Amino acid sequence: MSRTPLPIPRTATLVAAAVAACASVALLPPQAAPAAPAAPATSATSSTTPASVVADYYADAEGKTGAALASALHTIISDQDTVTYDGVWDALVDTDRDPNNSSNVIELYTGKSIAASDHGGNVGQWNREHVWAKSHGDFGTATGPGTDLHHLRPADVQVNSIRNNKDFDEGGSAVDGAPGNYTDADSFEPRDAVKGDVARMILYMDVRYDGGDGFPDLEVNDSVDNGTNPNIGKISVLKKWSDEDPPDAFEKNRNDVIYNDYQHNRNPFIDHPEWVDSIW
Ligand SMILES: [Ca+2]
Ligand SMILES: [Ca+2]
Ligand SMILES: [Ca+2]
Repeated sequence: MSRTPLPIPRTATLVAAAVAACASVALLPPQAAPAAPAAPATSATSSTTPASVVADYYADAEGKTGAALASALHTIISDQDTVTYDGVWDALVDTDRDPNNSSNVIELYTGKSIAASDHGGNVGQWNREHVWAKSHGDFGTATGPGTDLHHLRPADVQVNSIRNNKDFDEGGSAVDGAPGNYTDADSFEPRDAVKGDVARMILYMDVRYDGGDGFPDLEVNDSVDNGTNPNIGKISVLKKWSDEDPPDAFEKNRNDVIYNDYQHNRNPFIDHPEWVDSIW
């Protein structure tokens, strides 16, 4: 009874160290994880949708390239349900939920985890960012491109306002309150962890909206002065970003949530990043 239990302090130390290690890993937002090597280009697996289901979804695009591929994808992804602009609030809580805190969402540009309930128009809140700026084609917030979850993300109110309706390009000054983001008079550069996400959202919009449904034909180009034309640039930079930042678990999960629970269509460039170079 008087013997000192020597192993215990050491064990306790190891346990404490292990707990601390786990805790520090758990606190890292998914975007901060070291970039994994790019998966094989043919991989179409995702966290909740079986690969065979994804393969079936794209059956009519199989073997196609270039304009034929874009056309086939347009037909496939245009078969969808829609949400209202008011419904977007709740949908974004599902699509962009913080995997480490189910009460929170992750903001696109800041990468910050914020209470899902803290949304609105005030400083410090999150609101609904149209990554394809809605003034580019002036489609507003009517049900359609203005409510398409594939390009809508939670964003800090002030950072959303700084991004405004700028095209995407590299360069500029650091954005206040959003480390890693840069902007100048005519363009916005998101942080590295979401560069590919932004590119794939824009390219989805280009293929999905081709002038039907009473909405304009959205098209990417290589300019940064598109104004209210239904265009967004720069495609050369977006292609580079898609290569540099391949789809991660968070981006694949939101594609699945939109497919399974909301619109029942998918972003082809998350499932098949190699199709970016085939079409553009
Ligand atoms: Ca610029
Ligand atoms: Ca990413
Ligand atoms: Ca188009």
